[in-house]
Amino acid sequence: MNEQLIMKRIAKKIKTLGLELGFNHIGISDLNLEHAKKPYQNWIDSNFQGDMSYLKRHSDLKFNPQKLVPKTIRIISARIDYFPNDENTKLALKNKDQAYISRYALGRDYHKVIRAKLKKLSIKIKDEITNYPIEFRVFTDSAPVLEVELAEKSGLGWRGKHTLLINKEHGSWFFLGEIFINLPLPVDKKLTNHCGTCSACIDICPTKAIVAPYKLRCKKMYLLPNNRTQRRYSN
Ligand code: B12
Repeated sequence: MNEQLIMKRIAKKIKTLGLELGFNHIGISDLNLEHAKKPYQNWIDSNFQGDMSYLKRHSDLKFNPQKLVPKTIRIISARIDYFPNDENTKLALKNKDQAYISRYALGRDYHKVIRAKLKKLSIKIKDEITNYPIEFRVFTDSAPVLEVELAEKSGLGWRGKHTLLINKEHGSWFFLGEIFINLPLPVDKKLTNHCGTCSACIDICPTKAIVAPYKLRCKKMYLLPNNRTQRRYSN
């Protein structure tokens, strides 16, 4: 069997193992992030990062994943949904006497959950392919990694106007995590953007932080005694 065919089979196996471990979608991309450099820099130049000065750092590592993890050839992106699509949640949102807790903050800390699952998946991949010196590192929201860009490249969804990754079936209520790996796996296809003229996320944003499609301006918010918010611009 030639290498291409072997890698195709391994990719299929990785996706099956990922779903078995509780991920909702697994995709694979190469490392080219050249297209994202300019919009990212424009965002920083506009000072839209607010107090998150860490976003200005390590751009060399962000745009060159091989500098972050040498020998990386592919990035496996994983999606895990956090929207509890059950009746209790919907009822709670309608009940004015109950407090709202952001859906993403319910449950165990997603950093721990996803990292543990990604490590399990990586070990399973290693066990599966014994004749290849596999090296990997896992990340979720913990390093200079352009997670949304990579997941978009790997076919997990498209970039919504609210800047998150979104897909037809599950919206954008999910977390992302990655495995940097030294296997020459076949890459997945990017999806087409289906936002069209829709501006629902921009219209509903309570802080009006989405100042233009794909542009989020971060700033501090203060809650006033009458529950109104007051913005403090950082620039
Ligand atoms: C910093 C950060 C935040 C900041 C800033 C958010 C932001 N959008 O940048 C704050 C604290 C506000 C935040 C909030 C949230 N976050 Co957050 N956050 C991050 C983090 C750590 C870095 C994101 C980043 O680099 N931002 C900087 C900007 C410049 O990068 P960018 O959005 O990729 O910029 C691109 C686009 O703007 C685009 N672009 C710019 N201009 C234009 C113009 C056009 C025409 C086009 C097409 C594109 C385009 O190009 C840029 C370059 O790639 C990532 C984890 C990671 N390492 O990636 C999680 C991450 C993005 N966050 C996540 C989540 C879940 C959230 C929240 C939903 C949590 C919550 N419930 O409150 C909210 C959503 C708010 C929102 N609408 O973004 C998830 C998103 C998953 C998904 N579905 O996409 C991530 C990936 C974490 C994870 N591992 O799951 N977050």
